[in-house]
Amino acid sequence: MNDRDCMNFSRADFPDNFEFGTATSSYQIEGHAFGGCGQTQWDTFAATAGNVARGENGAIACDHYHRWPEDLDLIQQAGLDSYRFSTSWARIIPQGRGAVNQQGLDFYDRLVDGLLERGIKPYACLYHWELPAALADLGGWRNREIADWFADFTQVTMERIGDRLHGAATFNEPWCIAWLSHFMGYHAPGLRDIRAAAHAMHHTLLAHGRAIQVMRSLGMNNLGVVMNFEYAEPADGSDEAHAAARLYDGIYNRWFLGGVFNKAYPDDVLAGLLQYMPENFAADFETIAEPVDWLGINYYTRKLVAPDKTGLFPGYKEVEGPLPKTTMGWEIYPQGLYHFITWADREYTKGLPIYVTENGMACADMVKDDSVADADRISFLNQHLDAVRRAIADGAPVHGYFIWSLLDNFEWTLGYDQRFGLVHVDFETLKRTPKQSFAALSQSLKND
Ligand code: IFM
Repeated sequence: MNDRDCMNFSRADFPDNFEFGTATSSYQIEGHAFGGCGQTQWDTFAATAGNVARGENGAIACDHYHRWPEDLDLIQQAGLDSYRFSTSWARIIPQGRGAVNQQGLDFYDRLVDGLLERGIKPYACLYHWELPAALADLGGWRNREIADWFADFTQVTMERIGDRLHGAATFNEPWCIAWLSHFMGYHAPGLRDIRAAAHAMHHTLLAHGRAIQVMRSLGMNNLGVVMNFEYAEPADGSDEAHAAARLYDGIYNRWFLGGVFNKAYPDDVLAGLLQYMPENFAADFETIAEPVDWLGINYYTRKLVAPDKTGLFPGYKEVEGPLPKTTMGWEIYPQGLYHFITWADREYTKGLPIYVTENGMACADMVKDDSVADADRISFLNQHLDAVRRAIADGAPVHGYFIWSLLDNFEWTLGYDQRFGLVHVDFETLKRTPKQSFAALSQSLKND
């Protein structure tokens, strides 16, 4: 046996009460055609030719809306302790504001009870990207009022399920919500506009702070936010490449942490964005920095960064790296996970619990004889769990590790052929087939 056949750890290698979990998100698995759900920005983005591979969308996805008991049974069979799901704003409030869809609340209510009945700790994330289309019409994350709309959505949702959650997060990956979607145009709403991006980068954090206030007022605790980080390395030894990588790190990794934990945005990024920021933005830092109980880190890869010659901010470009890659084209670089855990602890969170809230890989998985051989995924998970263990040994307070993802699912602009699941999903029949990584994991989690 080597680290491609089985997991190379047992529970005893991690601190007491360390949680092993898995994560999903609503639009990627539930099926937004069901249950009185309102239209989302991802429905309209996907309906626009050229945005999503093969014109796929989340209308049915994994049909988790109907098959959730089977899916929760799988989490239990894997021996996992915790499950991180997200709540769809448009499922709960179809127009984003106003009338509540009771079927939507009932769905999440059943899901939370279903987890508790199976002995699995529920972690909810309020927002994982499927903004109600009616709010996108009003400017979405560019509109400052979204902080109030989001606070209201938080109130409605958490009044119903907040009493039984083990933990809750406001956002999944503010960088994606703001920069990837409003500057790079790669995700809904598909904008490529620096002012839109600067506004979205700020309003997302303002909404985060407001939602934390609402959840505290409901008596909830164990509240956090989930951020994604990418390790930026200069593509060569030049000063220009170093500066480019530093700015990439600023936009991707330091901006959101700076707002939440230091009441400030990084100067190098502000140098480019200040003129596009909402008026008087600094007055919002008291709200943005509302204390949280933990930080979630989503980590997948590193990027090599080089200067570009456009003369426009931010003036960098990504360069293909030499390391082995996942089918996403992402280099496998576990050292980056060690870096982000220890760096975030040292510079920003200073002893607060850290969870790795997403980590995993897409592979070209195929079912053969009712089995899926995914040795690459087993090896990937082993390497990254080694990095987590090293960070813990060096004093970092890591409390849990969530694998992305439970099921193969809708991978946004790339549609359904990027398979991240511990469980294979046949998107014709919706049959679930646990992969060999699932078996390896459950075997390992049984060992004390
Ligand atoms: O599928 C996504 C998820 O929605 C957010 N984090 C990264 C995953 C893989 O790309």
